[in-house]
Amino acid sequence: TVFDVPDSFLTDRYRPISNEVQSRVGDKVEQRVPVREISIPDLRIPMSLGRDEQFSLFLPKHRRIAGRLIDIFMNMRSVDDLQSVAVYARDRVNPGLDLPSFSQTFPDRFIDSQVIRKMREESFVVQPGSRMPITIPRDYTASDLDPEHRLWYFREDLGINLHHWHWHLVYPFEASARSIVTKDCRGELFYYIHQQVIARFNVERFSNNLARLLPFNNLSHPISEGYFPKMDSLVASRAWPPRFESTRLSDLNREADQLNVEIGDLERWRDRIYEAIHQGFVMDERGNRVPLDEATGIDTLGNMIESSILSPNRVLYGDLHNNGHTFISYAHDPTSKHLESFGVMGDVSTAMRDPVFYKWHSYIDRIFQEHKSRLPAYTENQLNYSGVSIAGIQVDTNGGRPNNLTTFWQKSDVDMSRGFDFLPRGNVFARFTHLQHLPFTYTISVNNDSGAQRFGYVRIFMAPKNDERGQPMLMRDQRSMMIELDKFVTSLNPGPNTIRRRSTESSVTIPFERTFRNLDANRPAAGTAEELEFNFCGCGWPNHMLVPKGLPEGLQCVLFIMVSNYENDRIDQQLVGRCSDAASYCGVRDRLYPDRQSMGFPFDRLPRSGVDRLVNFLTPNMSIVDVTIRHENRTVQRQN
Ligand code: CUO
Repeated sequence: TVFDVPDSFLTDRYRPISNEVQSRVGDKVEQRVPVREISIPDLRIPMSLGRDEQFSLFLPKHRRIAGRLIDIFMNMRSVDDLQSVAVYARDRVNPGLDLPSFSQTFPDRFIDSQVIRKMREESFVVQPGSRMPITIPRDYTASDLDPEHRLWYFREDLGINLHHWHWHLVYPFEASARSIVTKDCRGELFYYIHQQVIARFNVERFSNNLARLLPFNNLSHPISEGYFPKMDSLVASRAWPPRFESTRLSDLNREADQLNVEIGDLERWRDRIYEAIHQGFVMDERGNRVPLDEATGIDTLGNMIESSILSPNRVLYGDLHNNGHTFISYAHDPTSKHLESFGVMGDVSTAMRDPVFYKWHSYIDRIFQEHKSRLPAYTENQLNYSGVSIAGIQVDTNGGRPNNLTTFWQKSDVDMSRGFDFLPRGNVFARFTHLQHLPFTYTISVNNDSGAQRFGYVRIFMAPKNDERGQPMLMRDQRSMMIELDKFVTSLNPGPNTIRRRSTESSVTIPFERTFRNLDANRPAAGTAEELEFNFCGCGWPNHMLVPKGLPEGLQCVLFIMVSNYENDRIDQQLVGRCSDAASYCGVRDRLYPDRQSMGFPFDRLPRSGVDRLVNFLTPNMSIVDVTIRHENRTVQRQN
């Protein structure tokens, strides 16, 4: 496809050679798209970031630039005008600017630079049909001398990083049109998806004989973990900077990035946030008290700690979490003395690769938990569903032993061609190794003694049974490691009911194909409604990471199922459009979060007094079963 661009749209550099280029590509073109000449709006702000500089959403200056470009695009009167300005901007504006259509296509944020070089070679030398997939080595960023490296398959998983990127794409924290940010429960969802990441990461640590995370809670302590990404940014033609072990944070003073923040600022914001939590209210910009109550407290705190433009008071409570990313990502060059750009923590598409991501978010979660622990515990009455009881639960893989789950390694091929300007064109596949599990089915026996048809919300969680010392976990620890596996509505006839649900139907995950369609060649055109839907559809935990890895000898877990009263939980709304199937972590596009209970319910608060073990927590509409996750160290090739 070639865009027939008006002469005035060409950059000064290309104008003199435009005829020559035209004649060179002319006969190979299959489709010509005429571009209307319009008077181009003022792009000075978006163009103030150089084309080859690294773009980061965590930098306020870059956020303003992106916000301005989004405004310009949103304010175009017609699709034709939007196309014109997009074509004009394409050769002038930094390509990393966080507009989905551009950023979708950067595999360099996900894979090793050596692999990219090999892919380029393959695409030059070999004809499309007979190209070999280039194997991304199994674990290339470090050796087993580093214990944290045991978790490479989680931190560097393509699907997990794509999910995280998409989540932040769907829930931006800043845009000058407030309506783009104002989404139902976005603050609470920010808290919840990251809480779940930390819970999942901790279960993976148990799956590798590592103790749970220690939060990065003392900003003047060195960061013990180092990280060497081994990736090149194609935009900046630079390697992503590493961070050495035991690097300390320093005050940031980087003039070119308009960054001048002190560690003391972070500490002041943190202290004020704690103070607000302990007082039970925050002070908004006009001096009014906004209560941190059961209904909206967590949502307010989410927006305030992240922070987003929905924060009640960004002057007082600052921008703690985002700045944490920035401080860590510049720890190697805080004053720009070495002219180095930010590390992987500075970008949402790469941040989860770095071990320190989990320590930082574990700290952020600790602040949220301070609030949660001050809310009244759920009473038995609030938890129970009178007349409804669970008689039994079982999980089965096809042909395996009941209540045993199995994980293994899988090799899959993903087409990466869209992200590269390789010539000649055609598919180039990367072959990578990821965790996988045998699909399984839940069978739940539920009695409905109410004498009438009822509706239940089935909530499924899993957590390790024992702590690091092999002792049964206390409820207050275990609840923070409960990972959500599924949530769905079911109808209950009077009498006994048998509910069957497949792991592939999970409300947490999206199928493998959809995770990797993000890197696909057949994306809808930029700026279209289909593209917005496509972006949303890319959000969702990758199904291949639904089940933690487990141990060769078996990781003992407890599976928890609750059937709550749907009358208390339901949100009445029409679900239209596609991709409302990963709502647990991603919500539903342009709709309310489809659950009236708090996210993580019933484990988001401390248990009622006297309950120190999960088994004492159970009301008749809940049940648990022991499940063993066994890891088989074998690798199978996925058949596409
Ligand atoms: Cu998702 Cu810190 O919010 O990376």
